[in-house]
Amino acid sequence: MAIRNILHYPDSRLRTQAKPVPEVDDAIRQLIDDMAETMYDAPGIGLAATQINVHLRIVVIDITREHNQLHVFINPEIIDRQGEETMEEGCLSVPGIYEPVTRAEKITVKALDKNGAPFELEVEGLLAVCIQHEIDHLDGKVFVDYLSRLKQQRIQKKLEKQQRVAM
Ligand code: GNR
Ligand code: NI
Repeated sequence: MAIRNILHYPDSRLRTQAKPVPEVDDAIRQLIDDMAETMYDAPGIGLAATQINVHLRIVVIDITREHNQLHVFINPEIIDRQGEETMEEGCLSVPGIYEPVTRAEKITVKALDKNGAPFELEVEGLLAVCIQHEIDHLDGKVFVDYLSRLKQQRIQKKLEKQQRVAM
């Protein structure tokens, strides 16, 4: 297992469209282990492969405080959406920024598990928000894209400044 480096907004690599995983093999399971370790270390409640510069459709999520309920979604697709909900979101690729985003309240997601078996899950609340946030990453989207141009400019300036200080 290894902790991977997380890309930070406005890195253009976060704009990459991830490709479907053709086959769930040991190399993919190794990558999933690294993603989980990177997410827990950060710490965050979710991570998309895009954020570690791997452009494959893989998401890991664990919203528990105890870090004992890892969800793995390979080639995830939202097949049903219901209602609307606004929640304050953060992102490991946009450190220190928290802003409200409106998304579907309840979703049904279809994906493959780490053995390559298909499953469907109906979820709401934080898990539903997180799945939508992570699938956006796989499509090259970041939550700040939903904010006003003015907010996006302020966030970009703040992060560029943080990155200069960190160098
Ligand atoms: O750790 C995270 N917290 C979070 C809080 C509210 C809505 C979404 C998230 S996901 C985020 C981790 C991350 O950046 N995943 O891409
Ligand atoms: Ni994120």
